[in-house]
Amino acid sequence: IFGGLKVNPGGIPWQVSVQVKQKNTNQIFRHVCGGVLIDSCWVLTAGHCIEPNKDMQVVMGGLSLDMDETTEQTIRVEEVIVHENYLETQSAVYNDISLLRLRNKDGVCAIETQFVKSACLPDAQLPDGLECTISGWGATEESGFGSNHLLKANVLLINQQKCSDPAVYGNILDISMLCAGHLQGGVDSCQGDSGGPLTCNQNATSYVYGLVSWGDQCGKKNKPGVYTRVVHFLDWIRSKIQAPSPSS
Ligand code: 4AZ
Repeated sequence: IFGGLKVNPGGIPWQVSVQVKQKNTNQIFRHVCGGVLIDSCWVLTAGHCIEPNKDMQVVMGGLSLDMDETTEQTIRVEEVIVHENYLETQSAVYNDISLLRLRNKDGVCAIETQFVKSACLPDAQLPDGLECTISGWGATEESGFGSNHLLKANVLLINQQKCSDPAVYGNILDISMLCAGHLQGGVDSCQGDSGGPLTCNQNATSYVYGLVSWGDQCGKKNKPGVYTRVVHFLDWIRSKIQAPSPSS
């Protein structure tokens, strides 16, 4: 996160760290992406976060990537579902969404606490200019590497036509994407934040309106962050979550 602030304990309880097991190790996992808890057993993340055939886990309820915190819950990923029309081209990433099904013990996966809580799925388009929140352990203006502490920043929803202006992203955007940020630059998501939440509050409820997806570098003037438009994928998400799991 560029231009961010440290998150306090319990501040973004739906934020997860999506982690992949390091090759040739037994139990060493590294952070690859953010993700969003949307149900006890389901995490939304970006399609481009998935490395095929790798063991994955999610860590929820923590703020620091390099310390074990008593508030954390770590759960293995049982199943990965990448969108059937996920497509990465040289200019953009389309349908950049995937679902992670978590391992359960007697039907329970994540346990709701002050530090671990699902975000709601949005049920409507939200207005341009609305202030929303992004978060993650990705690169900052000080460090090309990620941040060890979870950071957050406020961004504004940007009109799709304005974001498709030739001076911004031109004609490469589609309806699976939305832009958010500050056109003057400085505040943005960045590498390592991918898959994590853009949440917007309505009536004191937080809705996951976007997933960090891509952008032309980070924090640059006229190059806002591009997010997966979660409302566009509601039927897809519901169909996958309601479908019987492979083992049952
Ligand atoms: C990335 O490389 C990336 N400024 C993520 C988000 C943004 C740019 C790049 C948005 O994963």
